[in-house]
Amino acid sequence: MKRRNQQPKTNSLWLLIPLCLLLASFPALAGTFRDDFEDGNLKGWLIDEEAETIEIINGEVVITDFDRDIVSQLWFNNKQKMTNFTVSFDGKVIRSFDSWPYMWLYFRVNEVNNVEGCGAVVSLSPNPNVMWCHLICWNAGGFWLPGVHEVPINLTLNTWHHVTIKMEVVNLTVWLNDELMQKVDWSDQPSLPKTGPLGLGAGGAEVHFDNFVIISDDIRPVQIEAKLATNWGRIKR
Ligand SMILES: [Ca+2]
Ligand SMILES: [Ca+2]
Repeated sequence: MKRRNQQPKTNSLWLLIPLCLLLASFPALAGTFRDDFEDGNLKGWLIDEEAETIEIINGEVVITDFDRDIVSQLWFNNKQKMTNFTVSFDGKVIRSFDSWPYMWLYFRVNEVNNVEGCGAVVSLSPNPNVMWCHLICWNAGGFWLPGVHEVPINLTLNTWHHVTIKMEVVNLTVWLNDELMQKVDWSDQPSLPKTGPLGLGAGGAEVHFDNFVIISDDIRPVQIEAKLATNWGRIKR
């Protein structure tokens, strides 16, 4: 009598488990909004009421901010709240009006009322060539900076730099010209807002921005259509 094959049958359910894990890891619901500003309009953006000069020139956003005490801010999509996201853009500081000129991405902004709030910031300055990742909290008494992380960078005036910023729950990652610059864990920062609007800004400088891309679960499909006709330019270097 032939010996029976004792090999157990493969249960096909076991094959489904890694497949489900794989699918769950894809941000299937994440939408993407891109703007290369070649259409000359700021549809999908909101110029902050305290901004100095923000305009589109030759397919680039130009923010000119003489007094960095109040940064000139361009808010994404009418200050829509964004929780987790990956943002990338090209930015260059053309000229400075201050000893510390910078471009920045301001996000998770939580204005509790007219005088109180907190928000997270990545600011990049060609002078003193430093990148700051910090929280700004403020009230009637002024502002303070908890959760500060700082890394030296090489940011050159009048040169395009490609910036990528990822925010996932309490973890921030920043790349400059596709090189990993900083990983920040703000799990020890109770003042970090869970969500809030984000925007591009300039302080004490003329800063140009281009090729903005944001990927987030908070982007709805209707927003993707806003600039479907846009013809994407190459990433600047
Ligand atoms: Ca452009
Ligand atoms: Ca200003």
